[in-house]
Amino acid sequence: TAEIMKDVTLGFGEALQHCREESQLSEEKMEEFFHFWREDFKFEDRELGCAIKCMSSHFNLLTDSHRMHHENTDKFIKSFPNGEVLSKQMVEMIHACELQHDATEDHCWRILRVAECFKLSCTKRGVAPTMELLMAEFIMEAD
Ligand code: BOM
Repeated sequence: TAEIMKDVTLGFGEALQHCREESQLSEEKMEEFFHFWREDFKFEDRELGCAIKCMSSHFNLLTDSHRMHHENTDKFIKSFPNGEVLSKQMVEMIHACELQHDATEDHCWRILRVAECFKLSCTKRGVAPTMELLMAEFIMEAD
């Protein structure tokens, strides 16, 4: 499952370049999206929430109210090898996190909190990808 999450992260992360400008996220704050899974990663910058919002809409994963679009997110995850193993669980985890932070009105801040909560849920359930796995593939892709 860590392998699946690695593929989904790298796929999702491809939208980062596209979103850097509109989210005002500087390269110094996040050079590559997979750093999201680092143990010491800080969820402090509103711009990161804006970047995740932009990246999600790039793949059509948000509704008009800037919540997760369940069907599209399920399809997106299933588009990766063995994605069907994790898609239901991921959609449920993200949705539970959304409910937990529903009172946060600012979309960028709420999405940042949802992302932080999602990462924690993944870690607790042992489905988070390791940095070794992410780095190895990222370097291979760059060649
Ligand atoms: O309420 C808005 C929902 C958007 C939150 C998305 C959280 C995901 C954080 C980023 C982690 C990415 C790894 C894979 C993404 C699959 C959707």
